[in-house]
Amino acid sequence: KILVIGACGQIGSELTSALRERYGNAQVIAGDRLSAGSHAGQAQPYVQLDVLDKAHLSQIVADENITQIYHLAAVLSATGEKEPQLAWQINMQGLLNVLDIAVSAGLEKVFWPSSIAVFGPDSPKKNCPQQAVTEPTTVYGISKCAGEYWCNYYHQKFGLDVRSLRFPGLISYLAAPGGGTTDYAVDIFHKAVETAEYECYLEADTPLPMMYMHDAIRATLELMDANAENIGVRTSYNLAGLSFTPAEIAQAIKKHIPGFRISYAPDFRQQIAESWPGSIDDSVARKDWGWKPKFDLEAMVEEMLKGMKITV
Ligand code: VAH
Repeated sequence: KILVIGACGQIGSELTSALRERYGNAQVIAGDRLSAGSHAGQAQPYVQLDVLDKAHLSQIVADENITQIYHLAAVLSATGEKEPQLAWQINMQGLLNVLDIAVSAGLEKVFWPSSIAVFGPDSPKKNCPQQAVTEPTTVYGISKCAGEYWCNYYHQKFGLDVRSLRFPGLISYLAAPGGGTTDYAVDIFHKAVETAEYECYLEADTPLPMMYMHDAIRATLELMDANAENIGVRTSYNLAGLSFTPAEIAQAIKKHIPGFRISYAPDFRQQIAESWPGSIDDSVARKDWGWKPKFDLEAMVEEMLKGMKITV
């Protein structure tokens, strides 16, 4: 059976649905810190859990005969700068608890998301390669960078089949993002539909690596399906979908909502965004396990607006 930790989050909620579609509801246990019944859209089986409560997590794995864990619970970049200690605790100790339990319970596989946030101001800005300077300047990025080395360590030392992807900013109309710097790319759609105007907290010409959630979920399932011997990267794979600036996505939305207006009022997240590459080279993922994104800017905008019931 599969346990999804962070099943109520932006990735977790859609990943849980995709896994249930493939393996059946009963085979996929959704886990999150919210109390059972209070979480939107998370059908049973559901278990309330805290990634810092290792004993309880271990008990769930034993009681539910878990053989795989998708560990998505984390504090993201913007919130992490407001709560650095919490972010470090949840992101780091949470991962270490999962890795330890996976080894002692002899789990088949573990998935853990890293992020392009592992890169920093000195990383290449364009088509940042798999092997590049990773000097993150956010607590979130530091925790993801350290987490990658821990995953690699558990694979080398204990043979744990833990696999990881450096997700770009993820865009979906189903699940709200929580506390990320890239969340503007989701908020802009809701504001465009609701009020036809949006005040963006990033500068107009700030490029960021992004991906439509459908591609991110497919990448996760394809990575987890790949033969272990094809997985040459045990820290975390660069993964690219598309890159755009706030001005570019606003222009693409205006094609469908002509009256849409964007304004700019950069806040502390501008500095975080500027520390990250504008685009990512994912040629190693393409070579090792055949990755290929499907959604470009136009296709993503159309899917998002259709999903929000706007005729495109
Ligand atoms: C964030 N959405 O903004 C996350 C992501 C690449 C960014 O890790 O923090």
